[in-house]
Amino acid sequence: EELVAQMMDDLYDGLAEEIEEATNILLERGWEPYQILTEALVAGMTIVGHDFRDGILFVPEVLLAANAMKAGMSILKPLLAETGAPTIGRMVVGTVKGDIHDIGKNLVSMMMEGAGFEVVDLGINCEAEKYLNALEAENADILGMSALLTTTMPYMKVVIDEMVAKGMRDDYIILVGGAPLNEEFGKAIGADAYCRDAAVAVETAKAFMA
Ligand code: B1M
Repeated sequence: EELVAQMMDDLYDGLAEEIEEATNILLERGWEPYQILTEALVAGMTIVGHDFRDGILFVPEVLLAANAMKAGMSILKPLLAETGAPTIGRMVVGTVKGDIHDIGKNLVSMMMEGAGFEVVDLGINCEAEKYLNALEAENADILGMSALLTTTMPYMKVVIDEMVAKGMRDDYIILVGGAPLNEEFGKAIGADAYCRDAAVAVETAKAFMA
């Protein structure tokens, strides 16, 4: 689809209005919200990520791309949440301390809500105490943690260790995700599961709640 290629260019250029417009056009053409999310927005952000890594794009440009992506996501969010699925469980989610990447976490929240989970989003740069307090206050079933930096992902273990120390580890299902993680890391830090993407997070959460 030509429009999808155009969207990837527009995302790269950080053009939020164009992304909104194209998202609406694809919806009118009958595209599923999830398909737009993955095939246009996430795919476009992957290209941005490569050029960021290679020093072709810099933080200001990537911030604009992130804003454009969020503009598209905000159109899709209510549609993904509109399934009318009964509540299956409650999840507290946040990006770990030192890390301000929130697009992946937001996507996970959206998909989880769409699948019938209640989500309490703690935002970015979350300290252990914040997660622990929220889990208890919100009577949550699941803790979801996101990290996008190799320097911040070890903090997930700090949070889990703190839960163990407080005797509350086994009261929750702990799911972790983010581009630099893998299954082995998830196991090593004592999480219940590593989730490769938002769809896997939903499937994994459902399986644990069943
Ligand atoms: Co950042 N950044 N960034 N950045 N950034 C990365 C992560 C990087 C890989 C880019 C690169 O070099 N190729 C690199 C990390 C290298 C490393 O650690 N090895 C990097 C760097 C270095 C940095 C800075 C240090 C740059 C600097 O300042 N010099 C800085 C750090 C700031 C900080 O956090 N302290 C920084 C800043 C930024 C921006 C602010 C400009 C912006 C973030 C804007 C925002 O989020 N609001 C940004 C962006 C956008 C990126 C890239 C390009 C894209 C991330 C993204 O949104 N992807 C990224 C490159 C990349 O990842 N390849 C990069 C789309 C999103 C849908 O995917 O987040 O992976 P993702 O989420 C997926 C899965 O991972 C999974 O599901 C999601 C959906 O399928 N998932 C979960 C994620 N969290 C989950 C939680 C779960 C389950 C699944 O819990 C249950």
